[in-house]
Amino acid sequence: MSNPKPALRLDVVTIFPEYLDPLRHALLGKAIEQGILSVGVHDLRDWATGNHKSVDAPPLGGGPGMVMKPEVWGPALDDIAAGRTGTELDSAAKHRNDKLRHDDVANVAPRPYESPVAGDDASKPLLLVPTPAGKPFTQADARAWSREEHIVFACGRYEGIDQRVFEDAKQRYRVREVSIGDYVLIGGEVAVLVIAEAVTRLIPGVLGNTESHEEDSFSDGLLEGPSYTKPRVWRGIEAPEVLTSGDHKKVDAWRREQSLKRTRAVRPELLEQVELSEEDRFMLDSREVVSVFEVGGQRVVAKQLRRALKQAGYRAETIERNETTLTVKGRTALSLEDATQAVADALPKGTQWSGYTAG
Ligand code: JEE
Repeated sequence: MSNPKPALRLDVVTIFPEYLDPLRHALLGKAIEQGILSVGVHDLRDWATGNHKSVDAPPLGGGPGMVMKPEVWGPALDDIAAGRTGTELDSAAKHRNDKLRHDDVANVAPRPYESPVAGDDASKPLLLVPTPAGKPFTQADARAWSREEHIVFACGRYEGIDQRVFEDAKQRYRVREVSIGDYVLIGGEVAVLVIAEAVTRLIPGVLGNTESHEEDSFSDGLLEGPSYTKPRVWRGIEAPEVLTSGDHKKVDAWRREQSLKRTRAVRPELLEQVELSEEDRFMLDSREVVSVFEVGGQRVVAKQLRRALKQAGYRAETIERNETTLTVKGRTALSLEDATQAVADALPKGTQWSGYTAG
């Protein structure tokens, strides 16, 4: 009945706290209202000392730009590890939250215990440091981190943060330097928004539907194919007919095909990491073909022909017979020559034939 602690606590340290305002909106705002998530944003300058409250200094050894000072970051990360909460991010829809006592918000399912990595005390909070030199952030990270209790983000600016900050922070945190992609930003704030969104949407109860993320791109290692909604025809463009056929098996097969083909076209390296069924392989390797045969007056039983062709790796979708011409339309991975031979071999013994297959 009660949910005394939010499921996930996020703290963000930055010199641009307003940059993190989007955490209040839409999905995350709702999670905050529901007590599933709580967010604190901290102005690094609160820990800067001296008249100029400076947070940066020139790089040791020379070179361009500035580096963020360890004497500012150290105390900031100490205080946050010790539980300083800073400026809470209330959801934009505050009135709804007001109706709930802090210790009386909605149920949150307990999350399974994860065994700690050697040398990495799982009771320490996770310190995530966005940096262009970090390990690539992946959906697997998002899944793992959605089970955390406390994540602290350190947003750098300039050329980044003095490395000793992270060496020292290991005493109080599990430290992970991460990159959201191979391009260069001007600071870590946008990376925090990206990671926070990817992580929090996986917390049970943040999305309305807890199953919808099971079928996401990446959950089966393939990209999703295209989506359509009503109307059936829009600006003269028809949605694929199979989607309105009502034949769920056909719809699923079509979606799988689209998924496989899109993945091959735009992310071929992903296909290497996925176990493909025989059906998947056929879908990727085969193409539509038509075989046209002159078979004289020879009787041809479509059912037998189809079975023999299937054995040979040629799936006949339609078999038409009129007068002397036999037309087979279907899919195969065979060469056109081999497809023609497959049809010839599938004809009754002794059939006189001439024919060809076109792709
Ligand atoms: C955090 C400062 C700016 C610019 C040096 C030398 C790097 C830092 N995927 C991602 N791209 N960028 C970031 C990111 C950028 C940041 C900070 C994250 C803090 N900056 C910055 C230039 C440099 N360059 C040549 O190689 C490229 C360092 C990020 C993430 N996550």
